[in-house]
Amino acid sequence: MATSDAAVSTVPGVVKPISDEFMEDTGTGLDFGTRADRMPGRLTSNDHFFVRSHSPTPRIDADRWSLRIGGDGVEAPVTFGYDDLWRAFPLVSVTRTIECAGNRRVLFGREHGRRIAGTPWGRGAVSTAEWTGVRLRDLLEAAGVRPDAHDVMPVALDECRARRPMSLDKALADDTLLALAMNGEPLPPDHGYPARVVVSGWLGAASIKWVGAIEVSRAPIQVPWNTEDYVLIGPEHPAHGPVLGTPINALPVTSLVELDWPARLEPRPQLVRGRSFAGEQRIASVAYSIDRGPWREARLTDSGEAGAWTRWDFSWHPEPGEHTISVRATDDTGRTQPAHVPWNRLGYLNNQILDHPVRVTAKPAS
Ligand SMILES: Nc1nc2c(c(=O)[nH]1)N[C@H]1C(S)=C(S)[C@@H](COP(=O)(O)O)O[C@H]1N2
Ligand SMILES: [Mo]
Repeated sequence: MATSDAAVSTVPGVVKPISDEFMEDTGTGLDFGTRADRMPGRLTSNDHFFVRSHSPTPRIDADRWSLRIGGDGVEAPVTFGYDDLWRAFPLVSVTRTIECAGNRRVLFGREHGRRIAGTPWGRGAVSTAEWTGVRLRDLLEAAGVRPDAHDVMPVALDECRARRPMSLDKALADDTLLALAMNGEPLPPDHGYPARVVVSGWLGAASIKWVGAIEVSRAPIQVPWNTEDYVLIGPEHPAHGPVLGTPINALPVTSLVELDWPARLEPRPQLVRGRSFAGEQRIASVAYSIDRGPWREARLTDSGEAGAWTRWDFSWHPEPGEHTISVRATDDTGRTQPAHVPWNRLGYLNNQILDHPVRVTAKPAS
């Protein structure tokens, strides 16, 4: 069947065509999730990678663009042009998952019986790409990092001037990149062209797109994205001065079943597939339970790498009727998914074990 023109629409604010078949529209106009039941491989194609933007995608001319590394934490500021970046440093490629801290927010709201402001994400705010670029460390060393440097903050060129600091340690890590390419193509406009940061294992908001400057600071940096947004706010997260709760950095263990929600299946033997992600850690094992019965081990089908999701599957021959599939992944430090995630005001880090609803009928309902 040919794809109808109606299935692909042009969205103001987003450059790539958004396909209803592969993407979920959150309704904000700028944020589109990747459909869990349409994930053909380990990597998410550039066309289907989820989009989360606070402002419209800026159109940047790489020939007139430059990147400045400065701030009171460097010896001497340096500026690089786009071509310099491709040539001056070793190019590094890493496969890394990006997940928005607000992924599964709608399910979190339902669980707590409360409405939550913010992009109404289902399960689609997570995707994985092979990123190619230069190590942030190499860039920082070119400017000379002072021994008393504390925080590093990429600053963006989009309308909202997105910015979020990270610790110097994280900025110097082997797999913290200034990415120039995604899955073997120059970064697409919506994903940060000409350059974006990839902060492995941290919340998506740390991976600043459309970077125009990198500031190195001797003092801890406080900006809205680490004092009031992307912060766990709630009874268990006391405020500290201007910081309203606990700022989010590394992500917890999460799992995704590659089925629609609710799912429709036929009563025959089949493989159920999914992926689990543990932020900076590696997935060690994945267990599943049908209808809240005994836990069984799923089979891991990727070797498992810190910072990227690991795929898994199990075989199932369901009886007709209503069922649930629950999945609980564990990482190599023993962290696992909880039965319940305590309330936080902005609905972040919902990594609870979900009961995925499945209806099994002889003829799938249309
Ligand atoms: N400049 C800029 N960078 C940004 C954002 C943004 O709005 N502006 N959104 C952040 C958030 S919240 C997420 S989850 C990721 C999403 O990256 P993607 O759109 O490539 O999937 O980008 C981050 N980087
Ligand atoms: Mo995000």
